[in-house]
Amino acid sequence: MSRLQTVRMKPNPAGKDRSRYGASAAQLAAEWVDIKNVSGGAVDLTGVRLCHIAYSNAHPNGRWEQIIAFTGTLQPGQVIRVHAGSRANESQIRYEDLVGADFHLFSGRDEYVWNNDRGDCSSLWTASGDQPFDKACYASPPAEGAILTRVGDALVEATHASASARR
Ligand SMILES: [Ca+2]
Repeated sequence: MSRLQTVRMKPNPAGKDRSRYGASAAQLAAEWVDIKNVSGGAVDLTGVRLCHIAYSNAHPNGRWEQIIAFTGTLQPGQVIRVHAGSRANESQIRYEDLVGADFHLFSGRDEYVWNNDRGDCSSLWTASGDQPFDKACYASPPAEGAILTRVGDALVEATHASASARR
């Protein structure tokens, strides 16, 4: 098990996620993923990269695209939340998008990150790795406004999490 894991995600915030244009800072910040240090020791984040699957005309089958690269150290149990969009004042971010994380980082691009019309995977890579050391995926379409939680290697709605965990 990786010491650093994707544990939670809100890939399809309620409201304006359909348009890639004209979203407010609060709307963009409402799309996020949580990365947690699930180990008992500090984790050096130097060189660790967060990626998702991007589809384009040039890459119709999808390819890994970097969202952000981390620096610094994450203490045991601490959570980094990576929001879509440029850095916003915390006053611009809704309460439910602030709680539950120790640090708030931003993709730096004024567009949504996580796919709605296709599934997607949050993956974590070392600087030199050619495979992710952690990967968690969801199916399309993610329910609007739902916060997905990690069960095995999947990100699922909380109402489904207990059923999946029993399998
Ligand atoms: Ca989305």
